[in-house]
Amino acid sequence: MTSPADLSAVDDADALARFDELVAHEQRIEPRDWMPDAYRKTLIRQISQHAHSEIIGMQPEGNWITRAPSLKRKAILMAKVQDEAGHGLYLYSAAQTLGVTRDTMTDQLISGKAKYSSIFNYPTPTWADMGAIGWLVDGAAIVNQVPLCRASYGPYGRAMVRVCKEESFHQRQGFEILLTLMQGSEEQREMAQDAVNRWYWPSLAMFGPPDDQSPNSAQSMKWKIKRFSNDDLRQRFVGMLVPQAEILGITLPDPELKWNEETGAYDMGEIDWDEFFEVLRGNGPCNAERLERRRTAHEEGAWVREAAAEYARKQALRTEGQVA
Ligand code: BYC
Repeated sequence: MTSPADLSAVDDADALARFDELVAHEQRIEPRDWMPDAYRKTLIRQISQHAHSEIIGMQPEGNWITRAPSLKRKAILMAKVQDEAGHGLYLYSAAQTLGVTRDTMTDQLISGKAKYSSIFNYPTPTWADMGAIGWLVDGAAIVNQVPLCRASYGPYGRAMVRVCKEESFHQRQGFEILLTLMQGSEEQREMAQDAVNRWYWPSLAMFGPPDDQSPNSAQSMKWKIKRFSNDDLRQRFVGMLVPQAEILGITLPDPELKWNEETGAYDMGEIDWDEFFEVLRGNGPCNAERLERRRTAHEEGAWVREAAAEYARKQALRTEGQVA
């Protein structure tokens, strides 16, 4: 006689076969579908880290909203930072469809347990940093995220479509800030070059560790969450930057950067991976400041959450009253 345990093993095997088939045929996995636990965990990890990055990523640029050089620049920067908040919210919502709560994710972030992108632990001392972030950081984000529009998990892929449209506006506004500075005074050109010198290498590190030190890549690519390896995307990004740097008249700060006819790609210098892993361990120039700021903002926003919950409670009571 077949035991209930055997039956559930058969069910799981059927469900796994269905899941594998959907992934193999480029069909989307939706929240209602069965999925392996490890797939769910990987998605929660990546999507929540991605959401945290968008939220923490508001801080380096938020730093310049009150000091933007003109009303127009201030309006653009505010809209951009607001877009990042929106991206964080779409992504938290996508992660919630996998069964994790927003409170849990928030706790993981403010307690310092969760990772967020290394790039946001660097300071923004000059206005040119707004240009360098738009051009390099949003540029890297686009290269990384366009393939994620085809991620096998439906809510993640769909969120990415909208995020990428906004990121391309962000990238262009960063490029335009740098172009304006490069067409200005000697001092402005130096400020632009200095910002690019500081953001170039950390933006390359955004793509994650080299392929031979990337423990999650192989499985994530099999599941079609990731479509390209960290190194492939990094290479693609550099190929995109070189002609844009020429238009800007900016030098990319890598003396080893040169076109290789044989490989059909750019050779480049070594990224400082020790620095990258130090930032991941919480020891970057701004890790403590970023987390402290987020924690304080969360505490100071408690009354808004309470008011919203109370409003929702009253609305629900009113609706029940109408039904009765
Ligand atoms: N920073 O096996 P790997 C934005 C971690 S926001 C920190 O290659 P995976 C914007 C990685 O999590 C853009 N940690 O991992 C916002 C893993 O640790 P765990 C943010 C990193 O997941 C405001 C370990 O290292 N973009 O654009 O296969 C203003 C080993 O790595 C980083 C996303 O989040 C890093 N840079 O690949 C302006 C994109 N890199 O989790 C702009 C979505 C790696 O095992 N995420 N780690 O403890 C991804 O595409 C992938 O998660 C990654 C890493 C390519 C980042």
